[in-house]
Amino acid sequence: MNTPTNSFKAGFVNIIGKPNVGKSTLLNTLIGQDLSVVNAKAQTTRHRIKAIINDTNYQIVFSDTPGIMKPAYKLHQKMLDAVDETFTDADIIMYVTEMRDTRPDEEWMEKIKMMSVPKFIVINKMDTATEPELHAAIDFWKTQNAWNEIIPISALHKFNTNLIIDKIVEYLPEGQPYFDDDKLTDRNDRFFVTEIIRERILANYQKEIPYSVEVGLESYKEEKTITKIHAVIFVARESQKAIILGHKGASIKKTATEARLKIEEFISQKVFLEVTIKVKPNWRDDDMALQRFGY
Ligand SMILES: Nc1nc2c(ncn2[C@@H]2O[C@H](COP(=O)(O)OP(=O)(O)OP(=O)(O)O)[C@@H](O)[C@H]2O)c(=O)[nH]1
Ligand SMILES: [Mg+2]
Repeated sequence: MNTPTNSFKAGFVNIIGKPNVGKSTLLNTLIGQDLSVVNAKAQTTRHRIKAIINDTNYQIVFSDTPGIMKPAYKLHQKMLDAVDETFTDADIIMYVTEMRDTRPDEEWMEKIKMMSVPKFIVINKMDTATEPELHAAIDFWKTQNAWNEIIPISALHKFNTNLIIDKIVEYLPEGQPYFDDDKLTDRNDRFFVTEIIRERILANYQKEIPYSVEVGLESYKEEKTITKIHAVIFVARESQKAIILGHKGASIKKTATEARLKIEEFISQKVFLEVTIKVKPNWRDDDMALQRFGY
């Protein structure tokens, strides 16, 4: 454990924003590890994921969250519930936007306005903008809410991201650490194993496939020299199963092999990965299924 002094600071910094603005990229940059799945497709993050930074003088508990959107399925509503939850325990709200986003969601802007905690707005992807565009973006966001800090960054190029840490520490309340200092995240290896498989599906398949897929674990056995994992890829329709399989099973073989290598790297052990594909019709609107999938 940390040996906190009187002036030790600790708190929750909750990262929210629209899909695809770079919330997960920012989280990974801030903690210095690829923990949260990043992809060019929107709605990549589906769960709240906490990630912890420890210093001798402070502990910051970041939360990555799903992107704020209009819900089309019960799945989306659960994802939004995870965002809402972060309003209840935030010590600092960090709203992430990107350079070309000038259409804030009024409902969420209003919710943020109601919060009494410090609010940062982080304008990401500044590498994609010119100097005048950047100034225009800052001027625009100044009119949108009562931000304590407006911080332009590039999460991808790690530009200005250290400034975020400095500013957080400035505003963080004094208090005891929430987690042991050897803990990086609140999620376990099994969760990240399913995320690694989902990440490979996001990378390898197009159109509706990544949005129709959920990954579960049938079994997870840690043996002396190998971890044996049986994962299940759930799809919403029979036709999607054929796409996941690919010609003579080539697509699933590629995805499973790539996932296995990444899992081996993540858990630092040899892995035997078996993957089954199951059709679970309508799972995105099925309360029972969603609950089983951890929503
Ligand atoms: N050019 C540029 N691209 C970035 C930057 N940060 C993130 N991206 C890209 O933006 C895309 C989305 O990034 P994510 O981190 O997955 O975005 P997110 O906000 O977590 O998205 P959801 O989980 O879908 O809500 C990816 O292709 C990233 O590589 C940046 O600073 N500059
Ligand atoms: Mg994300």
